[in-house]
Amino acid sequence: MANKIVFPKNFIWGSATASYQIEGAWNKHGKGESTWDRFTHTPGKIRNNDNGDVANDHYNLWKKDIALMKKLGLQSYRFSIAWPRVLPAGRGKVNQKGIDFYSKLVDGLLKAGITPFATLNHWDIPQTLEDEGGWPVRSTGDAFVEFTDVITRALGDRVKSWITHNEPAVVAWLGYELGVHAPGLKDPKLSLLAAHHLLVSHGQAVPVIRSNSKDAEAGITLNIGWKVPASNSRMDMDSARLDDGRWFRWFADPVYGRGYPADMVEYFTKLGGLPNGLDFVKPGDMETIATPTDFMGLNYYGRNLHRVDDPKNDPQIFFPHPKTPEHWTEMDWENYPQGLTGVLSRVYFNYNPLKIYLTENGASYSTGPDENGNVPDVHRTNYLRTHFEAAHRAIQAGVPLAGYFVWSLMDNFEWSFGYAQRFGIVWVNFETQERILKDSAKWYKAVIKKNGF
Ligand code: IFM
Repeated sequence: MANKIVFPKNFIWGSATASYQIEGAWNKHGKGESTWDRFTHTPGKIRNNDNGDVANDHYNLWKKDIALMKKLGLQSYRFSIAWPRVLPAGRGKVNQKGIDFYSKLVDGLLKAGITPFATLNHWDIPQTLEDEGGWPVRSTGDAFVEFTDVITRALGDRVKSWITHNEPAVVAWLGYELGVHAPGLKDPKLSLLAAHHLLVSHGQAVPVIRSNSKDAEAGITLNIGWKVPASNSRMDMDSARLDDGRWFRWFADPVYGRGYPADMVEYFTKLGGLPNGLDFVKPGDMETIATPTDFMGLNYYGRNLHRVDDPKNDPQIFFPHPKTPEHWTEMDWENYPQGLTGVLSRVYFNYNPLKIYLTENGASYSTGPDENGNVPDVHRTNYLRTHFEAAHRAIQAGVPLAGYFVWSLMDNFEWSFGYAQRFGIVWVNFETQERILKDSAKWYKAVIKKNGF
């Protein structure tokens, strides 16, 4: 039977992970302590007090993991580099063993015919820098540029796709305002400073990447949800707009040269986050943040319906999906593929990035092995199939979507949820480190092979 859905010829099929979520070896071979080591070692911060000390032991099992990727037919692998493995104190002395680890990983990938796609900051920054103030201080951004220089000099001859920061909104808001991610602070003023320094350091890092990695492409990855008011009441619409402003526009607007969005400046001022306005913006910062990039990375997981629970809100009825596993993943995130067509189109037609990579998309379901050793994760397969269709629709509408990275290659440490949430297309037994391809992975393999389904 002919494929119904065929992706463009050079479309890239990949999968993604992040250093702290899979590597383990948290204090091996000269690695410095990260903010996530410190946070997870503080009792009461993470569900079940889980931590990433061992995680998937990928630091030792990377060869087997590449073999798995090869078996799957992955064309590209998105991973992140643990900054404290490379610069244990955040700046200054380089840990050659850390560089060697990533260098061997990259060589192994290339040998297996898999294109490496590296993220520089997927959250596990050196604790020494946090002790000096972390992202709310500008010098952390300067250290990030030094780290970028060191690692792109070492790998830039072989890695040609680079992401500066993964989801800076999550770092700023969950780490410094809500306190549920490292470093666990709760101060809106600090979170806005953190957001700004993440953005400035992104813009500073891009030319460094380009000069050390010839012909490389560089971009940033932002998380985006499909924010929908549940009615046309003013309250619901404002709620959706502000949520989009906080999580997406606050980052995308400056990266695309529009400065910080005025409605959000007003909103953050009301929240007490900007007591002195935007006085932390130094001359030249906004131009730096807007340094042109080669692509926009987007992480999409679902829809966020906004219904403000207030007696003054219009009494409108709305119909969210029923709470069944095909509609809601175990993160309690809504499975809403149409939103993916929506966000891809919205981002392209609004911001005009040269191209877009979907750097993460996937679903958490805990389905484990059956008596025959298969993992029948049918809900995940459905989730992926419907999202692939949604991505395809966006491409047909003219969106330059160049690649798709399923989150995640393997079950792993899911931040504040510990090991309770499983996003992998590969099952991991965390006692034995056994890996099993789930049914979704087998299905994905066939999609990659046919470039469609
Ligand atoms: O596991 C995370 C990842 O590290 C960043 N994006 C969202 C994923 C699922 O929560």
